Amino acid sequence: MKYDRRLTAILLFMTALLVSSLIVPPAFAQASQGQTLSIKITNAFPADVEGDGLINDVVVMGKIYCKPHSSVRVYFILIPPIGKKIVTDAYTIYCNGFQKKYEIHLYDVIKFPGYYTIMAYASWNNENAVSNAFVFDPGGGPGPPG
Ligand SMILES: [Ca+2]
Repeated sequence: MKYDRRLTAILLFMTALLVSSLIVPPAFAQASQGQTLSIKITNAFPADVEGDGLINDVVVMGKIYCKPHSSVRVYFILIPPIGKKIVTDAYTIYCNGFQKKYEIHLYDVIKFPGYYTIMAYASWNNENAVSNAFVFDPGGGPGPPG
């Protein structure tokens, strides 16, 4: 099936890794007891990233709280309203400060109306972190996720 081939050809890459701050926010200071790694998703929305005329890609934005000069391994899981969950490849984000913004593009992953859930997983030096589950609806589709 055409979609299956496209699914296996999912590409993702990072863009616009933004400058991290050396200032530790209070929320991180509270959450960091014994843990130096956490990750969150601040936004996820459909887009036509590669310009093929189909709004079937997803832009994911978020932030990693990390130890300065650490290389954090990150992957994402996207749960569509219908069908199998999509697990992205893992890749490395370098933290030069205590936090790092990221932006990820998932190509050709929106195929059905309804609610999509995306989560991020991070690991570094035997520490693991799971983000919030971010839910979005690409088309104003009907009803709750099923
Ligand atoms: Ca597209």
